[in-house]
Amino acid sequence: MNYVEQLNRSKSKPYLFSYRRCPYAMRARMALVESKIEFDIYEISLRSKPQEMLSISPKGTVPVLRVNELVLDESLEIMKWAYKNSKSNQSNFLESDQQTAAKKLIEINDGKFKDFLDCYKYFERYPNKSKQEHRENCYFFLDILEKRLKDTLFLINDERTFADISIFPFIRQFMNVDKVWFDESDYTKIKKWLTLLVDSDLFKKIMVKPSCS
Ligand SMILES: N[C@@H](CCC(=O)N[C@@H](CS)C(=O)NCC(=O)O)C(=O)O
Repeated sequence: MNYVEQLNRSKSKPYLFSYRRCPYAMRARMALVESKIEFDIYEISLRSKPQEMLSISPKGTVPVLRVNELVLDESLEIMKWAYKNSKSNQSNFLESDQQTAAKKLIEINDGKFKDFLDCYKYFERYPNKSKQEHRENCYFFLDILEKRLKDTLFLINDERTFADISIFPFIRQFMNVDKVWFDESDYTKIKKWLTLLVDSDLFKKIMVKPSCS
């Protein structure tokens, strides 16, 4: 992973338009780094998106990965591409029922949970409910995760899989809305799981600040 200026970049290397704090971009960067894929990275400003990105992906969201003529502008597609083209000898094999469980969790995360999380994060913009009520709406998913983590270190088994990588950046956001509340909560398994992921070398690597910002 290498931060480069627009003009400086190598044309042949995969190139990721990214935003450091975006949870979707985090999961994409983690999958690429975990797969030992070399790529250049362009840290964008969400307020002033580069024309080079908009011209290949007009919807204007990050992450966007360009590999020669191929453009992937959905984080899960980028992850899939990274694991398919992995240069790591680490096995990502999951049984089909585990695959199904992982996909279901990600679907809930990216759908209903993400909507409730946004209301909790920006509770001042949604005064129809109190901050606590917005937080309570999120519990349904935390309860699912806490239950899954009852007997395993990670969501699918004792190894970190794409399910953990896809979901934890959003749970980290949930934690950061009210860290004191979270630390005192009964979500003990989730707290342990989150610590493992946040303290991992992989996460530290993808959160390095670009030198130009
Ligand atoms: N479904 C997309 C969602 C990506 C997304 O919404 N990214 C946010 C940043 S976290 C974004 O780029 N928003 C556009 C904006 O804020 O202008 C994906 O999985 O890649």
